[in-house]
This record gives sequence, structure tokens and C-alpha cells, in this order.
Amino acid sequence: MASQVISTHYHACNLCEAICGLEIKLQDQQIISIKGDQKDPLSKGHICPKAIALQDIYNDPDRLRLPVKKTVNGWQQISWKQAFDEVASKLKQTQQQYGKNAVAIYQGNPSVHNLDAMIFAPMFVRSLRTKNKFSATSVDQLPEQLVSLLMFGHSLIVPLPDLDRTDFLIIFGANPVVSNGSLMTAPGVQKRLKKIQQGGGKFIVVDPRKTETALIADQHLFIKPGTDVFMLLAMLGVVFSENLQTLGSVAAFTHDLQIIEALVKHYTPETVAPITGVDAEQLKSLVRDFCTAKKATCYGRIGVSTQQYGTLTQWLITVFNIVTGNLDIAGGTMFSRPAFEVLEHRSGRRKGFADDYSRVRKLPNFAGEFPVATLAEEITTAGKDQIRSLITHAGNPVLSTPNGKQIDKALENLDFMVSIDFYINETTRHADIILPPLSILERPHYDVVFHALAIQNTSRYSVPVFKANKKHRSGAAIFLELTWRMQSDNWWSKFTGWVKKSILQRLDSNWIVDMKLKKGAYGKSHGLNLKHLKDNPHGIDLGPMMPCLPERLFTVGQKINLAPEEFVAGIERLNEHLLAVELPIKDTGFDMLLIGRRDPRTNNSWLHNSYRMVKGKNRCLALLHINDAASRNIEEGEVITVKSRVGEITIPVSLTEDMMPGVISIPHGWGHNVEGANLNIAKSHAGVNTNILTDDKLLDGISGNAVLNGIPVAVTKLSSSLN
Ligand SMILES: Nc1nc2c(c(=O)[nH]1)N[C@H]1C(S)=C(S)[C@@H](COP(=O)(O)OP(=O)(O)OC[C@H]3O[C@@H](n4cnc5c(=O)[nH]c(N)nc54)[C@H](O)[C@@H]3O)O[C@H]1N2
Ligand SMILES: Nc1nc2c(c(=O)[nH]1)N[C@H]1C(S)=C(S)[C@@H](COP(=O)(O)OP(=O)(O)OC[C@H]3O[C@@H](n4cnc5c(=O)[nH]c(N)nc54)[C@H](O)[C@@H]3O)O[C@H]1N2
Ligand code: SF4
Ligand SMILES: [Mo]
Repeated sequence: MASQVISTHYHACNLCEAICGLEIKLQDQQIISIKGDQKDPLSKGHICPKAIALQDIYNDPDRLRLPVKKTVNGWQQISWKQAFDEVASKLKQTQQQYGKNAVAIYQGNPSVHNLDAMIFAPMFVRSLRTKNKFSATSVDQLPEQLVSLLMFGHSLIVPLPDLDRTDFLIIFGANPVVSNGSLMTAPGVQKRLKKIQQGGGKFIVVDPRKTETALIADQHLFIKPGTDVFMLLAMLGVVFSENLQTLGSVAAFTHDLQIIEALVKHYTPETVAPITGVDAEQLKSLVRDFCTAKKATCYGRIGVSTQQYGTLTQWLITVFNIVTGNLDIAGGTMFSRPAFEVLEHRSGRRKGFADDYSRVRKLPNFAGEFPVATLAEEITTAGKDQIRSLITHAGNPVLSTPNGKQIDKALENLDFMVSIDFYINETTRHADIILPPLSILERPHYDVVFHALAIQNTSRYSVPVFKANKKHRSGAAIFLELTWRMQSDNWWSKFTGWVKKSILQRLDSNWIVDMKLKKGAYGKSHGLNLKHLKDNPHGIDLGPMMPCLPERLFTVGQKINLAPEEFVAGIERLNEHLLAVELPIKDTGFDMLLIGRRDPRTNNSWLHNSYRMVKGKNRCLALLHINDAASRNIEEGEVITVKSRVGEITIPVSLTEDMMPGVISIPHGWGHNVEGANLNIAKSHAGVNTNILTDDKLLDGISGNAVLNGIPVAVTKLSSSLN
């Protein structure tokens, strides 16, 4: 008989950047409800439809709990000892035969949502001594981080829109009503946006699609994909030509305003309108309204980061915030002060960008990593330092990185691949061994990254909801064991037997969280430590963002570099680049531009194994303007062919007036219909991999970030492309 005892647990949702607090009720060790924690000082009860997927992941029979090995008879469970022995021996064999750089690692997005990975993965990565490191950064926020590095001196000083106190917000290329916000941890973002309006403020969306966010905005401006840089140049042009510039509180330590003025003066709303599609008068009033608002902030995200001028666009957004006097003031663009400090002084030996170049395509590294768009060719191109073995951690590059077919094929060429992941999916099916860590509800959590990106300073620690089975391993244990084995030729090898075991046990994440909290900004002032957080399971409010410049700058002389030379040179090359993009479109019939989107019940590529997330009508659809459909004789619901330089897919279409004509939108993360993956997704809901179309050769020219928006494609009716 079921016991009546119901227990209540508080835990963070780690699926997206909103880091909502959850109230989870259990009966007989079964989850009976997942609700928003009303007392969480940041999320205040907010959750989205994805939160319940945590229950499905926990219960999912397809989720691996123990290591598996690929054999001629399929996947077989093996012991942890055998798994670690074989992984270490294979990786070392590659190193001995071909050198350290022949082993590569790719870390996916959930790595930054995972406490164990944040603390222990870096040590493991260092133990490999390879320069072939890759991550989801280069299909995501690389431009923002590069801008922060060159302007503020550190890649983690990320400017955040002070949503709760602003009067005027411009959003470029983000759809926070669906994505729940990114590089802007702001759970319940829709409520916060509505509050701006209720207080008499406004927000405006600039996007090639009239999105869910645009629908509730005060104004929506359609923009041609990839042309935001021109719109921003013209916006800055208006600031200077109408003499609206002011550096405000950052004037005393901001360099090079005159370089910006000289750079933008050729760009007027009228000259850029034919490129961007944005009406000149509307652009002018946007700038004037922004400059007359008391507190204003301009924010851009994935749609402007993962495009051809991603870095320049993110740079100009930050410049726009600065030269209108809105940096480091309440209601403008500010910086967090997290309880767990993420800014560390670097040695100064390396600058963190372009310290090294990739072997095949000579792409610059950032924070020690190369752009993932070059991973496939680094595996398939023969020569010294060719990648022979690969480790993937919490990632699915086959579905998430450009030219998906190419990377899928390249993974077949590896001598050895190990994945640290709990699903056999489109990528990990190529692994020889899979090492599964505990799921989120079985492990403690402190959000190192997203507290640091939150628009309100708070701190919260979650104890595991479920006690882990002793036979299973945490991510910390996996990384420590692998580090120990890969470092066996140095100091770590001196420790053996119980000494090693006790070091491994003591070195859990909790100890480090406690130390960091005590040493951090609120250690003394608020008595913040692990015990204090355990005693306050809803989390602790540490107040709104506060002005913190120039103290928080890491640049030489603590100055803001308004005009880093790499970016200025980028603008000077802009016109040449534009020609280069336009030409292939005209020559090849790729006359439409592909962009992406997200769906409320998806999380990149990996929640689709939860039936509750995919049920209902198929949502992996191409969105097309009715006129583009009419001119191609395409009807609602029909299957169309979309073709790019590198690939071709077929996908059902949904017709709308909410798309800019000439633009097609397809969500990423789908395409589960492949052989060898052990996922329980019906064919009708497997969707299509849009990254078969994105081009690994099309990159943001400055950072090497992948271009995932603004891909030239040809769109045809299925039958007409078959003849
Ligand atoms: N066309 C297009 N492509 C895109 C984007 C786009 O907008 N358009 N967006 C890009 C962006 S922003 C991102 S962040 C990337 C994401 O790309 P990736 O990071 O490569 O892919 P994910 O889908 O996040 O991969 C999740 C994997 O992590 C595993 N996982 C989940 N939690 C854990 C954990 O705690 N530990 C371990 N070890 N594994 C775990 C899951 O089982 C799954 O296999 O996709 C990018 N790709
Ligand atoms: N439900 C759900 N939430 C998620 C995720 C998910 O997969 N599902 N993924 C998480 C991750 S990893 C991230 S990084 C964040 C991303 O969060 P967001 O940045 O909000 O991402 P999107 O919702 O894809 O919004 C990008 C927008 O850019 C627009 N766009 C495309 N090209 C251009 C262009 O050239 N110019 C302009 N101005 N706009 C353009 C698209 O139409 C789209 O509306 O979301 C996170 N949250
Ligand atoms: S918004 Fe993000 S963090 Fe909040 S419940 Fe949904 S997936 Fe989880
Ligand atoms: Mo992302």
C-alpha cells in the first residue's frame, strides 16, 4: 500500500538560463508534483513547461545509469573499472602514437549548467594537454565574450540589461518569451517585460520574424537576417549627427569616442535602409526615444551572435549602450556581483584570443578553444596533430553544429571516442564507451554561471532530491577519476590507495562552493557559506545590480576600450564582405535566407525523449511567408525541400504573415530519426536537423563563431525538386 507521507524538496531547474526554483513533492520516492518555488527570491514561483521534463529524465528507462561499451553485439553494460581502464588506455595509446593534440574534447551546453563540470572538468581538460578543445561557445555566445574581453578585459564581465528598472528596452535577435532569456538570467521574463510597459516604459523587438516576444512588444521592426550591424552603425550615426552622445558615469575611464564617431559618420538611416529593410524614419525615432528615455538598455542575443557579423553587432550594441550614457547605471546595462566569483585574474601571459590558430583552417582560438565549425576537418584532414580520439561531454554536435552531415561522418573516422552523457543520441552513438553521470535531481547544485549572469544578485544551493544509487557515479567522480588516470605521469601519481581515495572523496563540489562563498563578495557582509544556504533552501536575495566600474574592469589602467582595433578593422572590411555574401545568392539560386528559432518545450537537442515534451502536433516546421509560398506554389502543410551549399532537407511547412518575406525559419535540435541512437521518439515527431543546411565554412569573420542565421538557401515544393 502506498504510504501517505509526502515530502517537499527545493531544487533548481538547470535546464535553461532562468535557473527557476522548484518545489518538488515526493511520495514513496516518486515525484508527484513539480511546481515553481514561490519563495525563490529570483524566480518567485515562475516555471515553464520544461520543468516537468526533469521528472521524465529521472525516470526515463533510456537514460544510462552505468557505463556501456559498443560491441559487435550492440551496447553492453560494463563495470566502471573496466570503463575507466579502457578509456584511459585508449586515450593514452592515441597520445603515445600521435601526440597529445591527437586527443580532442567537445563540451556541450549542459556543461555550464552543471556544478561538477564547472568545478572539475577544467582539471580534466588540462590533464589532456591538448590544444584541440572545442565547445558549444562557438555556436553561441562567443561574440559577447570576445567583446567583453577586448572592451572590459575579461571574457566573463558580461553586460546585462537591467530589466526590472529600465524604461526602454531594445531587443535584437532574441525571443525571451520562449527562450526564457539568455545572457540575462531573468526567470519570468514575460512578466518583467510587461512591468516595463505598466510603468510607462516601452520595449521594441528587431527580428526577421514577428516572434512571441514581438507580439507583446510596443513595436516590432522586421530586419533582413545578418544586417543588424548596418542598423547599429546607422543608429550610432544618428546619435552623433544629432549630438545625443554622452558617456555619463563612465566618461572618466572610457577611451576612443572619437574613433567611433569617425567610423559611423558615413552610415545614415537612409543609406542602410535598402540593406536592412528597416525604415529610416522608424530608425531615427527609435534612437531619439532611446536617448530621451531616462534609463534605457539595448540587448542582443543568439540571432545576432550566430550570424556573419556577430562580433561587430554585439560590439556595436555595447557601444550604443555606452555612448548613450546607459552603462553601469540602474535601469541601463549593468554588471552582476555574484556570490561565487567567476572573474579571476589571469596571468597576463596569454591574451585569451588568437593566442593560437587551428591547424587546418587557421581559425583563432578563444579561451583556449577553437571554433567547433572546424572540428570535422580537424578529424578528417591527415597530418601532424590530426584528431584521432575524441571526448564529448554533454553535447550533441551532430545536431547542434554546422554541416551536421559532415560532422556525423567525421565521427566515424575516429580511432576512439568516449562520451560523458546519459543518452545514446545522434552524437554519442558514435562513441566506443559512454560514461553516464548522475541526473540533476540526484546531485547537489549551485549555479556558478547563471547567478553571475542574473539581473538580480541571489545565491541558492540545492541538495539532491534523490539519494544516488551507490553503483552510479557523479560527474565529479568521473572527472576526478579520468584526471587521475590521464595525469599518471606526474605529481598526482604519487598518491595511491586510501590516500588517493580520501583525496577523491574530500574533493567534492560542496567543499569548493563553501570556500568560494566564504571568500566571495558576501562572505563577510552576509555571512554567506554553504551551511547558511542549506538553512535557506529557497535562496538568498543579495540585491539588485549595483554600479561597479571602474573597479570591476580588468583592462590595463582599468579603462573601457570603446574601439578595439580588431573591431574597427572589421567595420572597414564590411563593404567588401557584404559583396561576398550577396554574390553566391544571386549566382546559385539560393534566394532565401534561413534563420532558427526555439520552442517552449524543447531544450536544444535533448528533451525530445520525454513524451510530454513532444506530444501533440509536430512542431519541427518551416515557417514561410505566404507570398514566398504562393510564388513557389507551396501550400500550407506541404512538404518542401530546402537546399543550401552543403546540404538538403525536406520538411513540412507552415505559412504565416509573421515572417519577413525572403526568410525561412526552422528550429534546431531536431532530426532524431537516425540509426543507432537509442531514443524513444516516434518517427512523426523526430523532426529534421536544420544544421544539415548550415555551412561550416560560413563563420563570423572575427571570432570564428558559427553562422546559424542568414544562411542562403533555395526553397522549393518537394515534387518540383525531384525532377
Ligand atoms: N541552427 C542552430 N543551431 C544551433 C543553435 C541555433 O540557434 N540554431 N543554437 C546553438 C546553441 S545556443 C547551443 S547552446 C547549442 C547546444 O548544442 P550542444 O551543447 O552540442 O547540444 P545539446 O542539445 O545542448 O546537448 C545536450 C547533451 O547533453 C547531455 N546532457 C544533459 N545534461 C547533462 C549532464 O548533466 N551531464 C552530461 N554529461 N550530459 C548531459 C544530453 O543527454 C545531450 O546529449 O546548439 C547550437 N546550435
Ligand atoms: N525553450 C527553449 N529555451 C531555450 C533553449 C531551447 O532550446 N528551448 N535554448 C537555450 C539556449 S542554449 C540559448 S543560447 C538561448 C537563446 O535564447 P534567444 O537568444 O532568445 O534565442 P531564440 O529564441 O532562438 O531567438 C533568436 C531570435 O533571433 C532571430 N534572428 C535570427 N536571425 C536574426 C538576425 O539576423 N537579426 C536579428 N535581429 N534577429 C535574428 C530569430 O528569428 C529568433 O527570434 O535559449 C535558451 N532557452
Ligand atoms: S524557464 Fe528554464 S529554468 Fe525555468 S523551469 Fe523552464 S527550463 Fe527550467
Ligand atoms: Mo546556447
